[in-house]
Amino acid sequence: MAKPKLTPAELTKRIEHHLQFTLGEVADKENKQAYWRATCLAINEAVISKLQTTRARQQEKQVKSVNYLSLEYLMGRMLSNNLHNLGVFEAAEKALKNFDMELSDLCEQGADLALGNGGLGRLAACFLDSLATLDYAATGYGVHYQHGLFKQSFDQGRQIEEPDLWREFGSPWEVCRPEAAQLIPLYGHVEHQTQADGSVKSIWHPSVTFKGVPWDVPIVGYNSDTVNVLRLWESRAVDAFNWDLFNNGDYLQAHKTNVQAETVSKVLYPNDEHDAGKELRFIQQYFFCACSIKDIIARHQGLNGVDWAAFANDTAIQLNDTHPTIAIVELQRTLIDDYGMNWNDAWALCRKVFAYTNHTLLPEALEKWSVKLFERVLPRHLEILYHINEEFLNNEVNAKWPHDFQMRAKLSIIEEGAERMVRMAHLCVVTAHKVNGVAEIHSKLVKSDLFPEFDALWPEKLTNVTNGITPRRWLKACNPELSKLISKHVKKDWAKDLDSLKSLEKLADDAKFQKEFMAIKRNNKVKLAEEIESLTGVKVSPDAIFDIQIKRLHEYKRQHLNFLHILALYHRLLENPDMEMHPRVFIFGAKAAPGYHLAKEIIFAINKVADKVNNDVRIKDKLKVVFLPNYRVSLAEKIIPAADVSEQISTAGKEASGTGNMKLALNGAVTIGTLDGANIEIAEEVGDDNIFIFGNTVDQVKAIKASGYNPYDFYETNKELTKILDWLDSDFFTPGQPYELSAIKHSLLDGGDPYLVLADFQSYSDAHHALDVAYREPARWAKMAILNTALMGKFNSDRSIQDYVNNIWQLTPCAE
Ligand code: NBG
Repeated sequence: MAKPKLTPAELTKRIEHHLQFTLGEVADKENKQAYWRATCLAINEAVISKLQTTRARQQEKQVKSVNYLSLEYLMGRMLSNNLHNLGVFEAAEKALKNFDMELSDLCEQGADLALGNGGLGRLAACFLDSLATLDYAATGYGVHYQHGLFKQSFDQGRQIEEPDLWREFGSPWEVCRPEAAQLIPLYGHVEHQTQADGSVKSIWHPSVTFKGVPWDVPIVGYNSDTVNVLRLWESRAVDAFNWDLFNNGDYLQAHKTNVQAETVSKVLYPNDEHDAGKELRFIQQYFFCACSIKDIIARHQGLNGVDWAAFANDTAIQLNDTHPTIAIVELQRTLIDDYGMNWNDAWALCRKVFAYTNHTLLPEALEKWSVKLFERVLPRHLEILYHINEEFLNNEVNAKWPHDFQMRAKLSIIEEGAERMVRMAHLCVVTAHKVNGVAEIHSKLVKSDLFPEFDALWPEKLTNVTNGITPRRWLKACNPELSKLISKHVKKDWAKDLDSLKSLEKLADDAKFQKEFMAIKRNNKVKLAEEIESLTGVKVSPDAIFDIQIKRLHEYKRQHLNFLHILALYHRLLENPDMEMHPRVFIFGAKAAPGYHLAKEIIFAINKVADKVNNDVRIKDKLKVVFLPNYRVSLAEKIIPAADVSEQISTAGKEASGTGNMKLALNGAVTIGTLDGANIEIAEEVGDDNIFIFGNTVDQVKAIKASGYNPYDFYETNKELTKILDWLDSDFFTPGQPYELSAIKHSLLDGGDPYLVLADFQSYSDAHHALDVAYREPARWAKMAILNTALMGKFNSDRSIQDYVNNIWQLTPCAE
């Protein structure tokens, strides 16, 4: 059990010490950065010492550990979370009062660690929190990007991107470990040497070598004995610079290799669910995988080398999507080329340790790399890959479907075509002992639609682990008032045992509890209203319904469906300003990939309509629309506690799971959503009365597509749709500039409406009407909100991790 020794007095002393001696500051109240930094440093001592005891214990007990390989970690800010997890949040609050400082103010000082794009990266962060909380030995491996996800602002409604400078002045949460640096070779050629016994040995002669330097971010478990590590690799040149060139006066040239090397970990690719096929991205993937594999092996290095039998038993490697797939080939190559293991033993080991999580069915996100690129950058790996494929096709595929060449072509890791490509997902499925999807429906579709032949070949391999979120960050830390109310009624440590919130169910009809619960919601809305005004200048009433859609911008997530409905409401209000409707504020937060044209047009259109609607006195403040700039974890923490309505409106079959849906519901928002991803499981938990489901189901979507979907049918027959889509061609929202918003209409009509926005419009609009009616019955709404909070226990990421442990990793906890 954690024994926090950090009393307010002790913390005060440490903060003072760091202010004076580490930062060399005189106590200056204006310098909040310095106080923030000193507070981080003050608790870091406890964190690091716990990290050391954790490591010693894990080594001594020799427990199996999981290595989570992910190109993305969306950690957000760390201070408040670390304080909560250490159990010293209140002590720190008191300590800072001694300096006349508010802890909540200081928590705002830190930069977000935005080393990810969206759900996939945030899931990795929640999983690290749960692994440490449950006392499992785990290491996260990733890239130490100099720049995380870009900063977003709007210029006349259009998205502007600027680099993210999260560690411009260093970050107190990371420790550099130069002693654990790794050398990573690339490019070059392979020499084939015939051996005395007639066999042929491949020797790789790389032409470039980069250095990987690890930065460790400690991951503090909540009320547990464990501090694990997130190890992020930074790329550097092997030599600082070329002295000869420098002496000859060619200063720029002398730095060339540095620039090349440093480029590798320079920036996170800002694409969510889209594979751009860029060489640098491929190198990023290889770089961090190769560093991590070397590091994992190094941790098993004993006096007599590596005990490979123990390695195979004690190591699990989880591939977070296909981004780290090259780790498979790298391990196989290392075992054979560097440790002299024979092919079959090496391959058996790989199959034992690797498992793969699929996070998407979208074809544009399923990674493929050209064989040519592979050959140029990693020639030895391509050879190995061919061999893996050959054995798979000749043995396993041929045994099940003898001489079936169509099947071979379909399952092959190599896709034949004008340009030959390596299918990374196939390599994952062929190797991994388990492959999981991230929600029931998604895992079902992975089996039936994405990999049916693999499922036939290995019926036990494909499985499901429904995603989850950490209740520490997403309730305890971000919604302190609600947390206090819960703690008054739930005696268990609910932040560890989220199922215990179920006991609130009996209070859902209790008038007093409803009043308290909704008063907290209103307070949170007041705070968000202030934030909205400071970010956008728009005043919104906390008495309106706060209707929230926060997630990456993507056509499949259908922000434009929400947008069309807003246009419809606006149109209805203009025709009848006295229309019965509770005032509503639609709040968006979303970044669009810089190269995703239509996504950016959608942002622009929402901003333009917001301008018009927010300033139209005719509609009597019944409708407001705001698009909050620079959506990120720390902004989500402010929006989510204030949400009344959670928009989860993807086309059925497209959103693998979603995790924002879980966070919002946990904080008492009621979902309006399609039967997609984890929405289905949320609906099962809260019951049909406490969620607004609309739209075509997965099967209906398939049927509509199969029968030839024509969006014009909806445009022409639904008169409201005709009006609002034609509105976009006018200059009503963009005076003097007609057609400025036409891109959306164009994509929905001539573009074929690939995500069935028009087909789902009426049902969405009807669901919104039902929602409005429900909100106007306060007791009914309060009950729904409370039940959403009470019934989210399943979506604790601790449960997800326990599922991984039971079905895939087979770990045992390693507590004191
Ligand atoms: C995303 C899915 C989400 C899911 C997260 C986490 C990718 C490739 N996939 O629905 O779109 O919640 O992964 O599993 O980013």
